[in-house]
Amino acid sequence: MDKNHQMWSDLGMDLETHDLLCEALPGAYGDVFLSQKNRPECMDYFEMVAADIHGIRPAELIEEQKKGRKVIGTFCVFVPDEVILAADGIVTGLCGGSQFWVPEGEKVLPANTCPLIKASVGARLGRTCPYFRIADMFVGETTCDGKKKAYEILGEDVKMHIMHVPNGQRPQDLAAWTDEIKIFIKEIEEFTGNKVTIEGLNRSIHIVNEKRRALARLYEARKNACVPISGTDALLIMQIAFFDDPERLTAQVNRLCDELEQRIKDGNSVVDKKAPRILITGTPLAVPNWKMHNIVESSGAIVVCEENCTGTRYFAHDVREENATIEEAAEALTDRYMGNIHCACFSPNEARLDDVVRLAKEYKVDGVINLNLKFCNLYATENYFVERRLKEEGIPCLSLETDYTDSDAEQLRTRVGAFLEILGDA
Ligand code: BJ8
Repeated sequence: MDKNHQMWSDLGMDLETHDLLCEALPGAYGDVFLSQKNRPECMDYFEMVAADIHGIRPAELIEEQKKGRKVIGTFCVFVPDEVILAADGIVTGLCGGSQFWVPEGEKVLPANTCPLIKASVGARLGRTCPYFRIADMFVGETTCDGKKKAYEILGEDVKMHIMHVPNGQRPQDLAAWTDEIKIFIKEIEEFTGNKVTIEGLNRSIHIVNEKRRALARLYEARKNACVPISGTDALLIMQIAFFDDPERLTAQVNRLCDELEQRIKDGNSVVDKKAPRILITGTPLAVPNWKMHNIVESSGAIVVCEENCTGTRYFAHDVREENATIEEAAEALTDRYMGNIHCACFSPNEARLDDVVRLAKEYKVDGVINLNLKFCNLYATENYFVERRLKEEGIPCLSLETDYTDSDAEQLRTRVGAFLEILGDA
């Protein structure tokens, strides 16, 4: 039995699934990434992580658990990684981005639930994803109704802590979130057996800020007229950022950015300068959901920015460093998380519309694809405002809804092709 088989078997997981995934994933990955031309050399690290996504990182997590560290799984960018790191815990993102897990999720959830939720529940209950088995505790959050109820089901199978996210950003909402963070600190201290000191919290705030700065640097490079990296590669990096070691990830992203900045100086673009520049806004694109980026980029356009939680919302704005007390640090975390993540769970959510327009201008895009997962009512309803605002601003917009299956790929390709033609004629 090889190392990966042994690990899966120790986790009580199905070896047939392991072999199925090992067959399917490299094929899917290869089709999307390895056919790309002129890929930056420093994608080698991210390529290695993606190619053995079910082996290398899970094995590292298990090694750390043997030393007594706890692995905490999260589903939303509102949950502050800084608190977990300050208690010497390890964070791993858990959002499911593959159809592979959906049927198992549908055994316990209504079929008209968004695929991200179905895949996440299916991955845990079906015992088919090592990250979902390794995590000692899950942290959920009260953002959308589907997630709230799904966490109750997951909570019967794994230890779960829920953070109650307010529906707005009024002063009383911010105060409520600061309280949630303080409750979370206590919970994490108890679970890990490690005290969260102000020194530790300031240190972890700095580590996560460094990661944010590296990712912001990557996005900065994508603003250039000479585009040094494909949107699909940038998306893969963002997806890996959710479960990799933060300091190693930062170093690898900065290494890549050195290369990208040199490419810009050399005028070395991955696409023709005339390729339409696209911003994608909407629901998150959890790994391995590369569907829309692949369609857009294999149709001759380039994705230069994502206004979503696997894009700018993940890294925009730092947390204030060098706080004097835990109370002050909790407020600094609140300001960054509540003040800057403009999720459709907020009402009203005018700031997201401002972000989309600002980013469209900063990245000099020719058009916006407003992309939502099927059965996500929050984002689907917010489409009304997104479309209206973009129209007012004179920015072309195409709204699309999809899931994790490939059944609509050709239809989407046709619609994207027609949109790109309109952009080309403009
Ligand atoms: S902060 S976007 S990561 S909640 S797509 S599960 S909303 S039905 S993922 Fe999200 Fe946090 Fe908001 Fe970001 Fe529900 Fe919609 Fe599904 Fe969604």
